[in-house]
Amino acid sequence: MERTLIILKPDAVQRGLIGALVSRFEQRGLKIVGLRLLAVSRELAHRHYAVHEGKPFFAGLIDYITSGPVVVMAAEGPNAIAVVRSTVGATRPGEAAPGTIRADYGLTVGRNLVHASDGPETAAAELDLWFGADALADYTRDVDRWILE
Ligand code: IDP
Ligand code: MG
Repeated sequence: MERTLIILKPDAVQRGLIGALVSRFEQRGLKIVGLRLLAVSRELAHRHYAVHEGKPFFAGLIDYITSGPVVVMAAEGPNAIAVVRSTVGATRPGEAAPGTIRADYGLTVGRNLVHASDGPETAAAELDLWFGADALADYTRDVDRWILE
């Protein structure tokens, strides 16, 4: 089992896509173990995107992620990190595979709707950054015997 962080970025919230996008992950069978809507401070944005500091798009990226509230979600499942990345699609929506969120809802890299952790270390760090150590919910779902073999 893995846990990973998903952020529905400000464009997703403004466009009224919270429900549709949460549904994508629920329908895939992932278990939501954390969910919050919050305004993002520039300090939190800098910490989250520290790896991109110095890149030409960094200032625009900080403006984008702080431009309105976001929905942050922790999702759990087998290979959840890779499963979520594949559901989200390629960074540039124009290159994303049809059926992925970024292809189905997006056109440009600067408005690509969703963030998803890209590996075990970043997932752990990002879950800690956005939710803290103890805030995620441990629970069982009866339906899991119909989703997980
Ligand atoms: P990812 O979100 O698919 O992991 P990263 O390369 O980690 O992609 O980039 C983080 C975010 O920075 C992207 O989701 C996108 O919002 C933004 N970004 C990446 N490259 C560009 C660019 O060339 N122009 C504008 N924004 C970019
Ligand atoms: Mg990334």
